[in-house]
Amino acid sequence: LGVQRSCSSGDDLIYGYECQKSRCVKVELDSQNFQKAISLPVCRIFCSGDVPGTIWPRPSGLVDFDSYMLAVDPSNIEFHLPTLSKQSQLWTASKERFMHLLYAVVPNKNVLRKGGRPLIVSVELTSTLDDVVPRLTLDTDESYALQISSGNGSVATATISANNYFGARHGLETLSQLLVYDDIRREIQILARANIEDKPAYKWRGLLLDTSRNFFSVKSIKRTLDAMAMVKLNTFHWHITDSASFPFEVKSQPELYKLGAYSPRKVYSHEDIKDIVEYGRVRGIRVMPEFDAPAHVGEGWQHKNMTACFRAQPWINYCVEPPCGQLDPTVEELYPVLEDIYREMFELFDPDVFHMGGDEVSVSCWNSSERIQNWMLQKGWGLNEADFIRLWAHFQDEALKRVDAIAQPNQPSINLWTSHLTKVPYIDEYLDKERYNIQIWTQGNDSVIQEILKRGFRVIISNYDALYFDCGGAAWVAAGNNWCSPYIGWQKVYDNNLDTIAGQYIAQVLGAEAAIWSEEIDEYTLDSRFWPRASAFAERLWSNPNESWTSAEARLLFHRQRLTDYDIGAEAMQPEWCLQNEN
Ligand code: CP6
Repeated sequence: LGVQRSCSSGDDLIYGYECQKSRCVKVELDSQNFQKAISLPVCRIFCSGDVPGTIWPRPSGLVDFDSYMLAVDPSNIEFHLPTLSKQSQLWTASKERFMHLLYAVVPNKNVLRKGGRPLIVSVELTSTLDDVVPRLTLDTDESYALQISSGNGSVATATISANNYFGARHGLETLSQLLVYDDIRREIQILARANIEDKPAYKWRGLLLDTSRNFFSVKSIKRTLDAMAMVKLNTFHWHITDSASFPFEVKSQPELYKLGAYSPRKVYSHEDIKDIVEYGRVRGIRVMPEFDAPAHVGEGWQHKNMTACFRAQPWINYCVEPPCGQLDPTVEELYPVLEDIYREMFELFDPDVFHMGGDEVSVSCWNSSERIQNWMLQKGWGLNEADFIRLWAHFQDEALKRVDAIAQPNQPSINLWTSHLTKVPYIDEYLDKERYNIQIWTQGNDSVIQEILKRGFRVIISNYDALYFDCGGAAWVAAGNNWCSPYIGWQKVYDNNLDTIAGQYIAQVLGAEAAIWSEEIDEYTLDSRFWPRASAFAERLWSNPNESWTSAEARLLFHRQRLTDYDIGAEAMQPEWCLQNEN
């Protein structure tokens, strides 16, 4: 399905490429045609029959079209957008993005041929919602339909119908991918007629970024959101703090970031965060914060006397990764501090779902504190593993009360990582399936998943054997680690089918997240770790094709070029030759 072909010349054989019956075919050139062909800057041909096949992720419903393309005048695009005043900023930003995507693939505006048709882009919403700033939730209907027609007039029209802003936005994204630049005719073209119906297979389609182990500039986060929007991913899980650094500005607890950030410049201010949340909203992306606790807490908390095993050595005895640190649930003054953190997070992110972490709690860390031991013994508890899990559950209940105090009258649903607490028997004793979604990070075939599903919890899948995109990094390999290495290729990501993992419980699967933990990655190497693998992941979640990676390869190769056209530093997959030859 490759749709771009370049002309090439050998010493005696000279080839070009042409659209024949709306498909691209290789043809021999006579000397006259050859002169014409080599005078062109790049010889790309888009053939109308191939264009719908380049949509990534592939639509899950109807794709019907006529194999005939028309030239469009990009300076004559008229938008008919909904006129809801609270949404006007979103539509303006969406329109700007659309025009940006359109021109980004044109190598030089000045050489565009004149005389294309005007294009009218109309968006029709069926939702009867009040005029409010829309927020993506688990109930949001993200489906859309797109119709392109040109009738007998001189105008082309593209009409997107959707229930709400988020569905319509996806439709605009698809339309962008259907507007292609023909390098030979030097014009932007659109299919003369198309009819597309599309909706996602899964509600939760996320990427996780850890901004604690290494800092990522606002610019690099926005670039990630841009690329996510292209492939209709809808959740940016922001693992904003961890024990290594605390880059989140908490105005009511300034010590946390003043002591905890790597530098005064490596802090996400309230303004930065509002900017990122709005940038995500425009792109149909929920920006969900995680405050990971009680483990994975350290830098920033040094003077609070609320942590156990802070920077303890040898670290291997107290935590999974240095620097160690774990909140001390017995300190009453801890909870008002948590409330301050939660308050500012809820103010800034307004999350419909909140992540409270809960991974990798170390019993030996808590057991190394005399204070904690005494507190437990005074309660008449022992010091066995089960008692420490009870301490953890106590922490979780108290922390959740603070979240609820902030978020009232709503009770947001809460995500937690799989851990000891989500294992039998603790999960039955301590966690409510109406309240918690469990994010699974074990292997795809782990029995833990079945236990959680059997109990009726909703889950988000991040199996590390396919969706940990930092795995395979140099340090993992050097450590002789055999469970987060080698590097996971896009093929494995594409074939990571949630149906296979969840079986009969598939209805409880909200979706999945691919993760970048940032021990070995920073903003300079971010793009190549996410892309194009996150695109492969996105198609698995959006259309969930009944096919393996082999039938997606040619299309992904094409899509990867689209990413680089938009300045996403996606990893190269193959020689460009493969894009130009049907193999
Ligand atoms: N940090 C936090 C991490 C990891 C987790 N939580 C992690 C564990 C194992 C691998 C990669 C990352 N670095 N806070 C686990 C959820 Cl292989």
